[in-house]
Parts: sequence; structure tokens; C-alpha cells
Amino acid sequence: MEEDLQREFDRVVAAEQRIEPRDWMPDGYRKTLIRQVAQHAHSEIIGMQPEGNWISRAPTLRRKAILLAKVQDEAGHGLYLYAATETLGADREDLTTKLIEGRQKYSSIFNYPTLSFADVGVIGWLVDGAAICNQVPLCRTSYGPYARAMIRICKEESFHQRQGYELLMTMMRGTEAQRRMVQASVDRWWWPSLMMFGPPDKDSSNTEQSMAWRIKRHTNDELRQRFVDMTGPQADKLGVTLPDPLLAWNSSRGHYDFGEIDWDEFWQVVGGSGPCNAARVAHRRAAHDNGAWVREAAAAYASKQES
Ligand code: BYC
Repeated sequence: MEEDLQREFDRVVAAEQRIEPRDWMPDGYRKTLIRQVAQHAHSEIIGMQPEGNWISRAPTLRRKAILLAKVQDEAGHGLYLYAATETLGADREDLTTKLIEGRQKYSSIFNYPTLSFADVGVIGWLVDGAAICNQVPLCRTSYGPYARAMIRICKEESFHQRQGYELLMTMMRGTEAQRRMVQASVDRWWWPSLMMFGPPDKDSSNTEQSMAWRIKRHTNDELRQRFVDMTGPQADKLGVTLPDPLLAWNSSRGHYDFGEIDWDEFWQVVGGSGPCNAARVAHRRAAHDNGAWVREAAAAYASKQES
């Protein structure tokens, strides 16, 4: 019986059809999806903090409105993704508890500080750019609710990336001090952006199985290379230098070559010792505690409606 179910699951995945919540799925598939989608949701929610830091200090009303809308979008992405984990049987309260107790991960990138307003532009350009590279293939992931959430998220991410690039273009046309601010920001965010794609394939514990299940559609290194290839010409157009002396177009490979990533730094950040890990989690915990009365009021209202 279980063999028939497994055969049908394998057939659906191989035929590029979608597994839906009602369908039988292997326990490992369910567990891997809950892990990845929950981490993704947590990243969106924690990802509101670095940029949220600049909402009150945005230089013009236009920039403030754009930034507010973007940060609100991240909250929305987190909610679609938590909803996708619920279709797999996860409990959202439980996932939030795991996040604030440091038992579940979120993207390493959000553990770096935003030191200048140029960081808002560079996050849009590089961090959202990397997110798009990683997430467009997830629109074809094998689990239906995740794939559908990704379609909408990617549309919004592409707006986010453009607003970042447009902000940087504006700053690069400004004063010498503004150009220096953009370059300093690129210097700080370039390597952490490359780390977003995860460890090199040889050290990626989950890739092989996730590719077989068609949860992941490309390996970490493939997507990282795609991002570098996409970003090199954009940096030239912008007039900034990417902080890697080994970065160079390799015409025989048809790709950019680039230098070695500091994987010690990556694992330190993933392990909780990045520059802002403690502050990010503490802030999320405080927001959760401060929101307790809202959850209680909503639950009381709902039970009153039922009775
Ligand atoms: N940071 O076997 P691997 C956004 C962990 S949101 C921290 O290759 P996998 C945005 C990994 O979890 C960006 N941890 O893993 C939001 C695993 O640990 P466990 C988030 C990382 O899952 C707001 C271990 O290292 N995007 O863009 O096959 C504003 C071994 O790795 C990281 C997503 O979540 C990392 N960077 O591949 C602006 C996309 N990398 O769980 C922007 C969906 C790896 O075994 N996720 N680890 O203990 C994915 O595509 C995949 O989960 C990853 C990692 C490519 C990230």
C-alpha cells in the first residue's frame, strides 16, 4: 500500500506536476519543506528589521513611502509562507517559538547592520537581487502551496530590486560623498550576499535530496554563479567596484570567475555569532511579547462570535 503511494508521489514529481496538501508524501519530504519554508518565512520577518531601521530617517517623503511599502511587503511574504507551512501540518505559534528561542534558522544576511541610507539601495539591488535568483526557480518547486506563494513573492521582489537600483543610480548621480557612501555599502554587502545562496555544494547537506524531490531546482553554487553573472554588468553600469580582485569575465567558461568566500564567517553567522544575531532575535521576541494582548483580544473576539 505504502509502495503504491510512494510510486504515485514519484510519478507526480517526475511529471513536473504539483504535490498538494491532501496528497500522500514521504515524511522526509514534509519535514524538509517545513524546515525550508519556515526558514524562508522567518527570513522575511527578520528581514524587516535592517531596512525598518531607516524608515524614520528616509531623506524624502517619496523614499519613506517606498521603504514603508517594501517592508510591509516582507511582512506579507512571511505570512504567505507561514500559511504554506500550515498546509503541511506545522503550527505557526510553534514556529515562532522556535525562532525566538534560536532553534530555527533564518537567512544569514539579516545579521549585518544597516549603517547608512545607501544600505537601503544596496539591499534592494544585491540582497533582493540574490533573493530573486534563488526564488524564481522556486516558482517551479514541487509543493503546490509553496510554488504559488513564490509567484506572488517574486513579482514583489522584482519591484524591490528595481527600487534599490534606482535609489543607487540617483545617489551615484549625486555628490562625491554620496558615491563614496554607495561604494562603502557595496563593499560591506557583496560577500554576505554571495553567502545567501548557502554553503558550497560539497558541504550542502540537503541539496541532493531536495533536488531529487524537486523542492530545489538548482544547486547553491549554480545559483550563486548566476547571481554573479547577472550583477557584474550592473555594477559596471552603476559605476561601483565589487570588492573582489579576482572577479573577471572568463570568456572560455562564459561566466565570471570570482574569489573564495569566507566560509568561516558564514558558519559563525549561521551559528548565531554574527554582528546582529542577538539583537535581531531579541527584537523579534519583544515584538511577540508586546503583541500578546492583540492575540488575546482577537481570540476572545473570535470565541464571542462563535458563541
Ligand atoms: N543563512 O544544505 P543546505 C529574502 C543552512 S528572504 C542561514 O545548502 P538548503 C528577503 C541550511 O538551512 C531570503 N542558514 O540547505 C527578505 C542548512 O541548515 P539545516 C531567504 C543557511 O536548505 C526580506 C545548512 O545551512 N530565502 O530574500 O538545501 C528582505 C546547510 O545548507 C543559509 C530563502 O529562504 C543562509 N544563507 O539550502 C529582503 C529561500 N544557507 O536547516 C530579502 C528558500 C544555508 O540543515 N531557501 N543555510 O540545519 C532555500 O532556497 C534554501 O533553503 C537555501 C539553503 C538555498 C537557502
